[in-house]
Amino acid sequence: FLPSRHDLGVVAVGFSGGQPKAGVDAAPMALIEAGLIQQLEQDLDMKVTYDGQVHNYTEKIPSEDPTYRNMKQPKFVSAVTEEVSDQVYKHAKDGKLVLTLGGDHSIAIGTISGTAKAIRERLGRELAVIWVDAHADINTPETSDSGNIHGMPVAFLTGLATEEREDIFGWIKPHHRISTKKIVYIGLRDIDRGEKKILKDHGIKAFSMHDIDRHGIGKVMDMALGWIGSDTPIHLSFDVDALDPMWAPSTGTPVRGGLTLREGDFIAECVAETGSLIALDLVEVNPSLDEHGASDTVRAGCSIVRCALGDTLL
Ligand code: EXY
Ligand code: MN
Ligand code: MN
Ligand code: MN
Repeated sequence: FLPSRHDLGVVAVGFSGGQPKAGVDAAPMALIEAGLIQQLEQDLDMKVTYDGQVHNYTEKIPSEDPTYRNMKQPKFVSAVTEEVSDQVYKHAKDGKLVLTLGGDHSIAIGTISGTAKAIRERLGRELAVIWVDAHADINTPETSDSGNIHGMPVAFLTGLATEEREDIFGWIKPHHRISTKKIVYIGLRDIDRGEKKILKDHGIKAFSMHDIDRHGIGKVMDMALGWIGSDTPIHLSFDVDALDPMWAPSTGTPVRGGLTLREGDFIAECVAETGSLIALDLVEVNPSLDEHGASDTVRAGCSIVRCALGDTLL
């Protein structure tokens, strides 16, 4: 079922509308200018399909976009993620591995719905998601304190949040969704009260920083991959704020006490080793925050992508 390991589709999503801080939209360009695509072509011998542009989706800006059910900029985020879903779907349906460079984490509504649909059509299979993050991003519009949609993507992707209005995520249909049983979190350390209840009520598998301290990252990865089961297509959604701010300070919602640089790379390497990776997101790099740390953050992001695509495997 696997995409050819060397055939990669890249989508550059310069989008910041799922949260209030400007600059996260500049991440794809920063990652590309740091040489990421060249590294994938030259060092990893990949055939890269990339339209050469960072999409900013300005044509999708609605004339008015009032808060709806507590969601900020709901129409804009909905329209952009619907478009991203289609972009990712097209690559995945072609049998390509898909790399999406964000952008804030709301874009995962697009990326994961796109791969879920493609994998169902192409293989009749359900997708597993590994969500690496300091946060669970599983607030419903009702449980969210902030109203920022980058804190809600998993709720929409699992159907825990739904909305009839076609222009506000009503475009998300059953074939776009994933099961709460097929998602595994790694790196959690800042979870809202309502999110804790959701995780508990639905028996969602999560490895917090506490679990990593207790068992070590090696054992945690064995358990995480064991939960998913071998031979299941994997979408890895990697929020750079999973890393400790020591290594990745330039991000919108940093939380201390996170993964080391090596633990982050190790997670990506373990996913690469499965041979089951079908899509990868790298999100929440914001080069305009903590500018002195921006080059470190970008380097960390590039490293995670290379590791997930198999660079450091022997
Ligand atoms: N849980 C908080 C909220 O819902 O606003 C913080 C979410 C941060 C989300 C970052 C991207 O991972
Ligand atoms: Mn996130
Ligand atoms: Mn996060
Ligand atoms: Mn919090």
